[in-house]
Amino acid sequence: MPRIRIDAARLNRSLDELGRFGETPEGMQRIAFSPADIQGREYTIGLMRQAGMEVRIDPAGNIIGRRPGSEPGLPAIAMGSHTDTVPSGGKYDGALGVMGAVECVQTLTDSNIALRHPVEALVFTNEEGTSFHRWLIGSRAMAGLLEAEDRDPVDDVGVTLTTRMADIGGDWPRAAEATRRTDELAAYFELHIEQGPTLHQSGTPIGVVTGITGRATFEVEIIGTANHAGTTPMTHRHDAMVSASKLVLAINKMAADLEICRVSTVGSIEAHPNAVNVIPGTVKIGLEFRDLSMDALAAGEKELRRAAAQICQEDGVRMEIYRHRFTNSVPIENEMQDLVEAASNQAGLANMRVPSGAGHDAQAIATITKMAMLFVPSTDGISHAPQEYSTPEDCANGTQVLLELLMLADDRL
Ligand code: HGY
Ligand code: MN
Ligand code: MN
Repeated sequence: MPRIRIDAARLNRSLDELGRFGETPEGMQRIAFSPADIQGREYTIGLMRQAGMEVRIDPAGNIIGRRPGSEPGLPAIAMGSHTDTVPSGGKYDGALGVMGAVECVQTLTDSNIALRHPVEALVFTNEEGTSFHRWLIGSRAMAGLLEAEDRDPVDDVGVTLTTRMADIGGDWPRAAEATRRTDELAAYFELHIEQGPTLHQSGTPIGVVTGITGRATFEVEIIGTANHAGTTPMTHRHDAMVSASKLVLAINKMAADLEICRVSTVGSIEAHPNAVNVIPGTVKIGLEFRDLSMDALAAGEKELRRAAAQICQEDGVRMEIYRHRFTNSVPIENEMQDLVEAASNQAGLANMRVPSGAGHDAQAIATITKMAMLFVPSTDGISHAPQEYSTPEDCANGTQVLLELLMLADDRL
């Protein structure tokens, strides 16, 4: 196979252009189903068509660009990621995997090369789960992993998923039809920024991902007694904010001190009635913990419930714990890791094995086909923040390795 090279300038231009949709001084706000998300999806569909792909949107809103292969009847090799961002997020999380996939197909088309397998570029709906507090919605639908709670949740402003899906061309009541059979895909590859410090600190351009973390998400409602902030003696209070604060520290301690799981985070808090002269009657916190071991996540849930019960006892408050969802960790097959290493060597780029502390659509798609992931460095390891940055060279390196991986897989699978 003649060595073909991606167009680094074109790739980085498309990343910049996609990055304009939802860009604000406080970072990227391209939340799933938002007007900016819809603009970003339409921009991506335009690039897919320009690259010679047929494009369809499945009932779960996933965008599927497809370029035929030279050998009839072969399953497709797919590449992709997501274009939705977290609130005040960065320009590279998800975007690089999608723009990289489109650039690979564009390069094949420019070089007039038809691979044996059909090639697909995929954009998965609502990977981050910011909308509806349920992540990997599109990739879990494609993998047949939807659960009862996914049937038709309502978002924070009372709009149903059916309505939001219709806004992006999906048809949620027919979500089951988005499920793909295991014989439709030969493999799925996802290029992604590391979102951690390992590659940047070691100066290694390519990460061969060894596995993707498991994750448990919960919401806890702490119910105390609203009262007057000025007249209620300190000894007569059941202050939901104080009890919530104790629980926040206990959740941090689970990972930081007790090492029950790798990381634990309380990312959101809401006080009610949220007035400075009212002792909060209720406080809601959103939390998650992560580990490659599902047993560690189960141990985390046990510790969460123990700590909550103890604080309720001490403070005379109540707590309702809502278990949002457990996402399974996924080890990546050695054969697939070795393929990424070979592709990286083919591109003349140093590489190292690294686990993923972030979750990805790949962990859902791994249940229906072979999967591999490759990372490029995140400067200073920052992600899910406006400072998220990967250099144009790193983005081009990752895309070149993705193209080498695609061509190696086309030969070997
Ligand atoms: O949260 C994550 O791990 C991913 O960025 N959705
Ligand atoms: Mn993310
Ligand atoms: Mn991501």
